Amino acid sequence: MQLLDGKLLSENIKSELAAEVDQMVAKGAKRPHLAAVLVGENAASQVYVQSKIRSCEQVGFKSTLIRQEADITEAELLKIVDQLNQDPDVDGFIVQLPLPKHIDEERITLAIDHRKDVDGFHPINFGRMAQGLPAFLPATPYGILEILRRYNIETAGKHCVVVGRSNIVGTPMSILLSRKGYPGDCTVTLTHSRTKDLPGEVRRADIIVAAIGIPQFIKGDWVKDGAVVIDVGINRIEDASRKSGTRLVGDVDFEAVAPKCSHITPVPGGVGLMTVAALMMNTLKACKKEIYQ
Ligand code: BQF
Repeated sequence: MQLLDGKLLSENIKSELAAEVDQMVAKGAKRPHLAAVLVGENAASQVYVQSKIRSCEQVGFKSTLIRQEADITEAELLKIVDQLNQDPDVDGFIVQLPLPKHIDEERITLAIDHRKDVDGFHPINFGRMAQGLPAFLPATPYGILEILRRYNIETAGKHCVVVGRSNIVGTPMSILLSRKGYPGDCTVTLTHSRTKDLPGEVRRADIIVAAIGIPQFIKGDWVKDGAVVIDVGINRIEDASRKSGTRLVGDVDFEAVAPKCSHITPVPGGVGLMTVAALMMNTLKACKKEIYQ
């Protein structure tokens, strides 16, 4: 079993980006600029945003953090989105999810200029991705494609089973892996909570993408010998043996699954770090106008 090392790959990607930014700036170009809007005090969201800002520093991007109280109105948040849309210095921006319940995430996502939508959540980017046109890819699927590419994992003709059908991970992943070319050309099964024989479907997989959001959901006897396992889950569970009293686990029962597979991503240190690296890749593309114009 080989670990798919998200820490190593994300550090490689960030050094490549840093070298490119240095070159651009030396030639007189503007530094890429990512802005992030963080609403409320959600502890996980604060950690995620901080790691994105830290990554910007590592690659030489300018970053701006806009913090707002949890009781901000939807109209006020839409105004901030519009200001970022209009700001010529901002190449791309994200509105950190989840948002408080009184704010409609879909309405906020729709308000983001698709040319600055470095999270790739706007329906224009989703539609372009689905049609194989240049688009901002959602960061987690983009990060997973980079794992497959950088470890030279064969995908053509493979049977990929995606577990979970979210708009952000499962659904776009199923589209990207069934597209023509590399990494792609898979035969994809998209499974979810209503799938009849989930263990039976997962057992047929050469490549498993677990994105259901249930800790240690994929069991050892669901995994075919030699399968490639991509674990998207970030779940905090109780662990009395840790001083924090908790630890992070994925959607895969790592102890039971790892001995059976050819490759597996760890949690932490796997897909999560690649998600942040992919956001940096999208921000550079936004600055260079690689997708639009
Ligand atoms: C790791 C996210 C659910 C909902 C909103 C590294 C991250 C996470 C884990 C990270 C995530 C998950 C992010 C690890 C960003 C991934 O080593 O395991 C990095 O920062 N992520 C987010 O911004 O919003 C989320 C998950």
